[in-house]
Amino acid sequence: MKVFDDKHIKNIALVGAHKAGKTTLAETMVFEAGLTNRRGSVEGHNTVSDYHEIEHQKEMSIFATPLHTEWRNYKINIIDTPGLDDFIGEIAITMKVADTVVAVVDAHYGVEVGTEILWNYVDEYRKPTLFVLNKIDHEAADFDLAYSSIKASFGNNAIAVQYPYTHEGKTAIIDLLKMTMYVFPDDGGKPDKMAIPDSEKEKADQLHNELVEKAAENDEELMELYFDKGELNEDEMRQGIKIGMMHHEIFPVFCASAENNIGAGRIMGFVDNVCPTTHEWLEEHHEDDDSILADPNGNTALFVFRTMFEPNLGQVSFFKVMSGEVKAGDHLINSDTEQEEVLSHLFIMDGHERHEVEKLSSGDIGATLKLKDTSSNQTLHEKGKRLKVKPIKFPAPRMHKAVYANNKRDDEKLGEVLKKIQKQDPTAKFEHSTELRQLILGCQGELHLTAIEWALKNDYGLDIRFERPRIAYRETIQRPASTSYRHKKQSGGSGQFGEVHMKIEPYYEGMDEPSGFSLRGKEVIDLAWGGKLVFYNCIVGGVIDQRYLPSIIKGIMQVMEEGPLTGSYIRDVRVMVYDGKMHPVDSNDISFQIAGGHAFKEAFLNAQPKLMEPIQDLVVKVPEELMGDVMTDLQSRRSIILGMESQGSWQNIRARTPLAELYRYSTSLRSITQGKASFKSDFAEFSPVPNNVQEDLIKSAGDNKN
Ligand SMILES: Nc1nc2c(ncn2[C@@H]2O[C@H](COP(=O)(O)OP(=O)(O)O)[C@@H](O)[C@H]2O)c(=O)[nH]1
Ligand SMILES: [Mg+2]
Repeated sequence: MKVFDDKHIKNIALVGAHKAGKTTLAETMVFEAGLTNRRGSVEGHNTVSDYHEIEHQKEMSIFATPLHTEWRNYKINIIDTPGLDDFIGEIAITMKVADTVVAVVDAHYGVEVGTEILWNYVDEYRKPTLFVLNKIDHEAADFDLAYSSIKASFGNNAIAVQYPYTHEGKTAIIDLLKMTMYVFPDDGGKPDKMAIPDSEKEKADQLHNELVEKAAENDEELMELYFDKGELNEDEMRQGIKIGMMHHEIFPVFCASAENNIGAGRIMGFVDNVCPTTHEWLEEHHEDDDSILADPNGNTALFVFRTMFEPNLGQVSFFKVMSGEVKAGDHLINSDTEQEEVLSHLFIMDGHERHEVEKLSSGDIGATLKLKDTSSNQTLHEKGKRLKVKPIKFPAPRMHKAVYANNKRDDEKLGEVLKKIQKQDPTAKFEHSTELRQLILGCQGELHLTAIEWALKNDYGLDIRFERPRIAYRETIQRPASTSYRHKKQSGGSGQFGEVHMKIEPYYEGMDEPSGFSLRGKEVIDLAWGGKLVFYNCIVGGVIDQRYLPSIIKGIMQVMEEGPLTGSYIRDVRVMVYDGKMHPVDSNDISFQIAGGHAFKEAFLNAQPKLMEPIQDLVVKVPEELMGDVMTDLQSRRSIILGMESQGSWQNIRARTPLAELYRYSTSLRSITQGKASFKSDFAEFSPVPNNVQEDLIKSAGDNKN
């Protein structure tokens, strides 16, 4: 394997909407460079990038796959990512380690919602970014429309470096940096360079001038040169574009037909000559606290961006050398656990192909096997030289499922495997919910769930099923009620006796203290599940001894933990205990727990009890023309529409929707909008459920008990 120094390594991330052609472009880049002699296709299940069985089955990328190509004297590490936001974790980690983001846009559709979501990460990491308008061969491709959709979504810093043209029936690209026309043979590959035809001169000149101006804009020296000469030469333009890209002032737009091997070579040439290396990029931006200067002579630091279980290899850890260099056999320290890890073997991975190497230098991407205890998103550093790359913040789960092992005896293994998966994939979260009495898996969407299910079944041999998770309801009351309860037991030996009189009321923040009672004491209990229990001691004349008050509270709390309606937690009640009785011999702690609990339960049932359900704040981003369909669907889900804001050709619909109505929402939104919309959902508040829903829930809770 050829060795490249840090100045000749470029890392690019291929990102963009599902089916834009990222995997095909990666394949074409590897083929163009002569590293493979056949060009695979996604449908042929033989691309370098989509090599997992599940990717073949679904004919789409599910994992971020590193591979490499070589162009001229440079090594280009390519990480091909999945397009669906189900796999946003894979996309975010890739953007973090890339030096340039290559956003692939389908020239037929223009900017799709997938591209929009990625932009948040482009913005966050400030990575230089270029666009590739792919599928220019497609009969419905429309460069002007797609180009203007890029400008509409990402602003005028997006600027064409090329546009497509048909020259004597052949696909051609007019290059505005080189002011040359490339005419491609029918099977693609190396183009003929030709002069720009007269008929295109005016358009090409105009776009060229826009590009020159843009290139000059970000550097004073270039600006002066441009004013003096009225022009910049190719080198000066490259320099200007590079500076612009580093500051997010320029997003160059290229054209390609990945399928027909058109345009990939020119893009790779641009990556070589213009896009920054890790070294240049970090020097430029080292003021932010996650930057470790990519100094090849500095202390070694590796950022493990993903770990993955591969059936014949075990755990594979992919990393980027952020600084220094790493040699096979190095001992490094995990900056989170402070455990030592041995990197016995180092590899460059091209999909499933491994090439063993002796060392990797700063800026390069590689892999190692069998790390003891290092997860995705962690840093390994040289002993005694602690360095830590700021970890990626992953989005919270958007979908939840209860997981069950079909075989009881697999329960323990299931728990262990889920822990392992969570370490590999930080966008999957597992939790044993004592409230719901279920093992809950949080993930990003239906396809993410399918990928996890696949791993559980095929990689770990577990027979499992998913079920709808229970909903965490709350119970509360709507009006005051009073009761008394006497607990009395006399069966031989010592008996039990306790009598409690209480009034309960709905509690809300800022309400007046209770009137009509003599208030002797007040205890405010912040409930672990939200809301409060406020307890007032209003006992007059010592009819109940002080020491029994904690017993009464304990009895009330037991009921609060398993409400009488559906067994859900109770919240927001205040209790005034104002009378009762003791027995000199038989009264004790347990008697008052029982009396307090019973009295509370009885009062609760008389106080117009109400079930509360979790309500989510929902933001759905949809193309304007689909807004009506999405709204109709939201209304059928008991939603309250709070408002709409337009953003380019998108609408953001804000709504409040009960969690119970959002089960499988990502799937149905996808089918209503053919994948063109996205949504975010966060817990907002608990709110009363409608009466008919409450009746059904109480009934089914009763059925479950019997
Ligand atoms: N016509 C045409 N189809 C393409 C082109 N590039 C990719 N495709 C097809 O588009 C589909 C999706 O491609 P793929 O590379 O899997 O897209 P990804 O989801 O972005 O990785 C496949 O059927 C490809 O064969 C292209 O340049 N032109
Ligand atoms: Mg793909």
